[in-house]
Amino acid sequence: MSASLNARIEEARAQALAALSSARNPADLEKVRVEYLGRSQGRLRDLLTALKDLPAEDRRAAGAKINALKEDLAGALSGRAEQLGRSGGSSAAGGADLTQPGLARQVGHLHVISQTLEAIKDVFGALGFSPVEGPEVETERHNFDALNIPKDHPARDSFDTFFLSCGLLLRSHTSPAQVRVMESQAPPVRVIVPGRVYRPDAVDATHFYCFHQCEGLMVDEGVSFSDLRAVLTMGMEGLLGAGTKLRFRPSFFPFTEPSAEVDVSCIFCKGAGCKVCKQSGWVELLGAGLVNPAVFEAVGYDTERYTGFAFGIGVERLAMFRYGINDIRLFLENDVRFLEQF
Ligand code: FA5
Repeated sequence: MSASLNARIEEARAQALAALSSARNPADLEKVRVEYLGRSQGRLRDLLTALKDLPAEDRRAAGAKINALKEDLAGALSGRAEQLGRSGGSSAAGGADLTQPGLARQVGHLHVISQTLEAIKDVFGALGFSPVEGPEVETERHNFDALNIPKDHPARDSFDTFFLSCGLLLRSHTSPAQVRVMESQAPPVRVIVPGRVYRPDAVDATHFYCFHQCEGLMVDEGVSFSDLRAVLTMGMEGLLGAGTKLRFRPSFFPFTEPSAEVDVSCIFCKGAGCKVCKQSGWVELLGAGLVNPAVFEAVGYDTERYTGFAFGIGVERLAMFRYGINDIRLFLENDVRFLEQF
């Protein structure tokens, strides 16, 4: 074999392998492929063309050598491509290719109900109400009796719940926590109790069997209905925006007297009437009232000295109203397309 053709073959091998090892991306690899293995102008094609100038007896061995080089380079090319694919391609030895777009990291955030609970805590916290927790598994005394809902009284139906075999039950409202707080401390009291509650309610667009409430309780000397009105008005303005109006409709809860259902003016139509408020201009969000002296008696508070108010906000209903959500079931479906909007 001609010494010079042999040298050219070895030189091509060394240069191609060096070019491959410094290739950093698919474009670099393609350049090497075209330069060495390209059909029309590749260096291996030139070597093959040069075969014709060799004496006939040398051609066979030289041709085999060029073909071996071609196979070696093809193997080295795909090996390097695989290597670059694994490392994601890089612009500097071992480093990241800073010219490539970054990979977005999926970051979670608080569920819209947790965000609403946080907002409630912030707003009422600013009004001097400290958050406390009550147990979700309760006694009949705390959920009913001490709240002036005696056995067999029809009011039990509104707060019916899931009873456990051990005589305990799942609390059907956050009001039992009022009793626990008053049992454990003397007045003055100013607390809110956010938490989960349970009821055997049929599920529809506005009802679920497991939902959240936030109780509020203030007890001191001289607490009146106007304090309740002022606190709720400031609270709802904080949660729904300045100018939000409240409407108190007489109602009945065994643990408050007088009692009221509290409606807020619709934040979408400003009271003019729309789909969200069912054309009424108002949306019912909570129950409230002055603490019934019967509850004070059950916890041992002096009914001559102290008065107080309590309220219970439906947190899902508040969130639905705040964000214009029309179905409570969406909160629990865990569909990220819904959740990532908030
Ligand atoms: C109560 O649960 C009383 N404990 C509230 C209260 C506290 C009154 C303190 C007076 C003093 P009510 O059953 O109305 O009241 O429920 C309060 C709120 O919870 C309702 O206004 C509504 O927003 C929400 N709610 C009630 N049932 C459901 C349900 N099945 N699914 C979702 N939200 C509900």
